[in-house]
Amino acid sequence: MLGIDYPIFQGGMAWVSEARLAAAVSNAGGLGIISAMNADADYLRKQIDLCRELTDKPFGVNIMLLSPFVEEVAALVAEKKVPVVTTGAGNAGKYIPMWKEAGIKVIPVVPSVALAKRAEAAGASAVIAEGGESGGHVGDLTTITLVPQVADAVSIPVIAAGGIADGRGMAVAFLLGAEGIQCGTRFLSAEECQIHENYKKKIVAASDTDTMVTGHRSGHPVRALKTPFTRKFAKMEYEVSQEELNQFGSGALRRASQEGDNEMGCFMAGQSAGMVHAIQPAAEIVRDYVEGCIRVLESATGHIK
Ligand code: TUI
Repeated sequence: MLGIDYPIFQGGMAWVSEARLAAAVSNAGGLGIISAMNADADYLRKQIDLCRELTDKPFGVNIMLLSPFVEEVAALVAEKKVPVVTTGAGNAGKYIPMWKEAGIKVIPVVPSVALAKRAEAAGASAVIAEGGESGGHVGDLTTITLVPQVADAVSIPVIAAGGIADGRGMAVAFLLGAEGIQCGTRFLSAEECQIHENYKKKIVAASDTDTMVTGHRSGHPVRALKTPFTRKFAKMEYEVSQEELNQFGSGALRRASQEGDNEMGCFMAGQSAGMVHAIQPAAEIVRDYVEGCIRVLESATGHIK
């Protein structure tokens, strides 16, 4: 469907997924994805052009539907006819006809069966079922419960996301009914990923219990590494007004990814951070998923003989 060698998407992460990472993943045979994040169409136009300079393989753009520039970036991806658009944090329905008209494969991220069905009815080509193990804006369900329920509910392909950081997780995704995977946290440690080195070091050093979710009260729960910022945010969210909290949180992701601010940065990451052990080229990461997946699938029947 997408013209890629391996069904491995690199998640479109705000302040992380820019053209050089996306191109490296696409050149390695996966699907690199540029994040449109909260930026305007000028920023995204340059990113798409740069990605096209660096690869002739298919790539995607992720549109975060809460972005203040959503209308202009939605129009731009249609104008640029990017091969794939993924969406997050909202209902992509109103944009899908325009994108399909431009020949774009539209693949919304969904955290529930109801939203997966709605995406299919609106004309999506596939859905990414993302469990709450993931980093960033999270839903309630786990990947292991969400993926089979979405696979049963829709007839378009399902891509599994959330907690998949190596070939074992990839194999599980297939066994649960998915046809591909999307990974964010593991690609934070890619050499081509342009984030501050402190961010990469924190991911490589993280253990299983080093992430937490804040933002439940506002209705936008976000998973990130535990830092002085996230602990303070967690305390403040039940003590101050939403406005004061927004002010406190504003810029925290940029402070993490650009400045490497260990105190006041919001280092979004999934629970799989504890499974990321090295900074590697993106192509090595893609190869590790593929080889690990084949290895475990070949040995899996041993447990039930
Ligand atoms: O979108 C993500 N992950 C993200 S977005 C983001 S930026 C952000 N920062 C602070 C607050 C909110 C966003 C950081 N990480 N993942 C995909 C995802 N989409 N997870 C959950 C959803 C989702 C939620 C609601 C998809 C659709 C949806 O529909 C609600 C509706 O009302 O239609």
